[in-house]
Amino acid sequence: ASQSSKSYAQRGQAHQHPVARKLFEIAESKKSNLVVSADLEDTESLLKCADGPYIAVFKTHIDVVRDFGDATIQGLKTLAKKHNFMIFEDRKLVDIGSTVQKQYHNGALRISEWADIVNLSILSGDGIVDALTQTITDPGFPFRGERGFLLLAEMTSKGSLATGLYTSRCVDLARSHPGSTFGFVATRALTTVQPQDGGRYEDFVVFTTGINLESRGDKLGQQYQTPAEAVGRGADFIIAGRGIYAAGDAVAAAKRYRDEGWNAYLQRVGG
Ligand code: 6AU
Repeated sequence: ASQSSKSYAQRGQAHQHPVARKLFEIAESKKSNLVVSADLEDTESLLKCADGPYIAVFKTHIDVVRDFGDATIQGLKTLAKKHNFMIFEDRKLVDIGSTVQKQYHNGALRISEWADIVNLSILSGDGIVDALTQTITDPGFPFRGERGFLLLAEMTSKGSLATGLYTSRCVDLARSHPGSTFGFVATRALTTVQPQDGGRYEDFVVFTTGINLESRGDKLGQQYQTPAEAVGRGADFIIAGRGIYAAGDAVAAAKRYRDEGWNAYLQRVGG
């Protein structure tokens, strides 16, 4: 079966990664494949943006939050429980293995403590994925089984160098790290859902960013597509930022993106 024809429920049941299973469950139960990208710069605005019913995943850039601290972490965790969404820190870790381990676990931002999902760039080679896989599969890691990675396989900005060999290397590395890596940030499906031994499937979840219903881009090189365009190209989860949080009525905008993304998904799976 190709990625496009299976339902989230089917994919969730068959998935070997616990974070992907939970993600698909949330998507089905909330009828939402919407990731809100909250590039907001203070805790109050961030938490206000997360306090709504339409979000499957809440994506943060926690290093832009000027008053980041315990209240930010506790607030996000409480809202994630209240509304049943997952938290994705868009940290784009990129350094050598030893450094990213410190950036991800403990450190100033304590990402491992509160983010279910974090993304990595493989510019530095295989070591980053090996190192962080070691961190989250270590028997002493307190959130074992609750954390997963996305590889930043393509980018939406003009002139992106995340193409060709870089992108196909991401697919290789995801394949060799199924215990930690369950998908990609990419502009399209990079693989198809493949049956494997033991009734499992190889199934990489695609998060597509650069989603906007009103605009085709910004003045700094961002390029947009609509939810329907993205889902048609294989996006499983659509990431929208300014299209939602900068709208006059952010809750109404979230609902609109949720509805468009979900309808496009239903169309894709023939439901
Ligand atoms: O909808 P926007 O343009 O307001 O926000 C897009 C969000 C920003 C970017 O940091 C992020 O998506 N992003 C990413 C991610 C998610 O990794 C990759 C990419 O290629 N383009 C992109 O915009 O928070």
